[in-house]
Amino acid sequence: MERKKTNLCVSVDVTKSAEILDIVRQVAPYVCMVKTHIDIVEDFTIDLANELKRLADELDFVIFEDRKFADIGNTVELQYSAGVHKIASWSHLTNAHVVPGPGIITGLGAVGKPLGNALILLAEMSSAGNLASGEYTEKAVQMAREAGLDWVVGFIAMHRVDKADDPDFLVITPGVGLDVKGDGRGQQYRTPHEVVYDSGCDVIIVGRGIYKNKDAVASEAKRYQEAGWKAYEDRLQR
Ligand code: 5IU
Repeated sequence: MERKKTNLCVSVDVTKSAEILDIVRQVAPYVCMVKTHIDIVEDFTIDLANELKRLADELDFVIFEDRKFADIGNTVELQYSAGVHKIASWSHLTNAHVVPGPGIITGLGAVGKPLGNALILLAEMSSAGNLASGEYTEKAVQMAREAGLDWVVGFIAMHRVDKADDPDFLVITPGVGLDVKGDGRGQQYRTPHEVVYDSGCDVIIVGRGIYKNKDAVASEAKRYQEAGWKAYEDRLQR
């Protein structure tokens, strides 16, 4: 983030490999992270994952597969390492719901820790009416503390959910848009300033706001990178 002066993660929610790679190449200079939903890709082969990994090395970003694991430890271990997608082999970062309890963290860790990957927990969500709040959020933070920073590095959350004396967790935040407030399907958008400056989050996740206008992908990525980084620098000055 410091090296590239960016706290922007672009969410590449399109369904064709070529389109994913095209967007990634365009946004790469402006991002610290690229987020995927690999199970929406219609023409997936492991070549896509290998090319993403190569681009991540060359263009200096982290790959975050937004898998939202949610099963018992033994099952998520298999879902993470095996199947068609072999997520653990190419995705530096993935995430998990805490509904199943700490076994999900241990199960994923058995695969991801030896590979040098990292996990974040869903402490909150951006969608209207979601159930991740209050005691649930607090328990997610407690599970991260108990897991240790060598595996669980932070949260998906809408505000700074950790405490000042916690390890240096990352707060990664979806539901970010500069032009619209919602999508008619429950998504709720806030601006980079609201997310990073007002709510103290670290990384902004932007999807449709960047890739929807095919002719303006790079310029929109630059616009969000500038807004996100400015909000961060302003917060440091406060
Ligand atoms: N995403 C959310 N909200 C959440 C979580 C994940 O929007 O609480 I956890 C994902 C869904 C989508 C991306 O892949 O982040 C946001 O995309 P848009 O910026 O297009 O809404």
